[in-house]
Amino acid sequence: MKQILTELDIRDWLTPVSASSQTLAIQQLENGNILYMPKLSFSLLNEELPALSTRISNHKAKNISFNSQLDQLHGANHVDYDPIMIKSMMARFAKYAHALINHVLPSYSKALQIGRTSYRPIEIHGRKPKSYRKDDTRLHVDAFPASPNQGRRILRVFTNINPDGKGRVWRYGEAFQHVVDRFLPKIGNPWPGRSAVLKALGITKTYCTEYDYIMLNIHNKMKADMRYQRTAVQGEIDFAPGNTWIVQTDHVSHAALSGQFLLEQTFYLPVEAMQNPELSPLRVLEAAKDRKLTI
Ligand SMILES: O=C(O)CCC(=O)C(=O)O
Ligand SMILES: [Fe+2]
Repeated sequence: MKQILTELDIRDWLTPVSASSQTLAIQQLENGNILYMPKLSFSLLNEELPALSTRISNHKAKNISFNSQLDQLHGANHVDYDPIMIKSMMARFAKYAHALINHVLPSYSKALQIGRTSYRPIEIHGRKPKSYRKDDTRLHVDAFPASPNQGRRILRVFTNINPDGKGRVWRYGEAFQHVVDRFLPKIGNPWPGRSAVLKALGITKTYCTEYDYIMLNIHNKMKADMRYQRTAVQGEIDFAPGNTWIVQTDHVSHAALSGQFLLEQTFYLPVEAMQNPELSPLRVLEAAKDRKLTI
């Protein structure tokens, strides 16, 4: 199996990156690699250290999520924790992650859209998800039922901030083209009007396009197929505390097996802003179907 990590020697969130690293980074990322920065850590401030506890979660959601643009926090224990402290920690991470993308992938900057910041204080191993579709310990590519992407790429920055030396253990699977070859033939067409009905019922926030329908079906079918989970070509990575990594999670097949205390920032990118749009899930699916998809 090919080497999936592309290591970048970046030690600081705010320092510009050499042109040669930028050239390597965009090419490797768009080809399905994970940009791996083993020495890029995120240190909590003294007043933020209480955040390193499971009690910070309200235990209803698996993650604490923060919309830095609307200043909205969800999933936190507001009774025992000061939301201002949690927000300021997460806003700082959001700012650093954005600066990192601007430095590493400068040609994305203008088109980049900022998504949610998430903080994951709960141990993954042994957690009981409500349904297999929410079980991120199974290999999948990202697609979210309530938030259609309409073709845009999902670009995520992750940092393990575990204070006890515990790694974030991921599994990664086969290349997106193989995932498509295997699962696309099993996916039928959406019924006419489905997109408008889901939107009207409030099930999706925006229109779930044909692209979203296919991506969500691929995500669900991958997770549902236990034989595939066992037998697909896969490898394991242990991201140590103090590691940061950047992934396009809509085409890198991944699963998180264990780990606790992770920060993550999501960005969205229109396909046209890529250096090589042909490598996007949208164009790969269109090539497989031999026609345009509605996005
Ligand atoms: O929490 C993690 O380590 C990764 C989970 C996952 O599948 C994701 O964030 O897309
Ligand atoms: Fe995922």
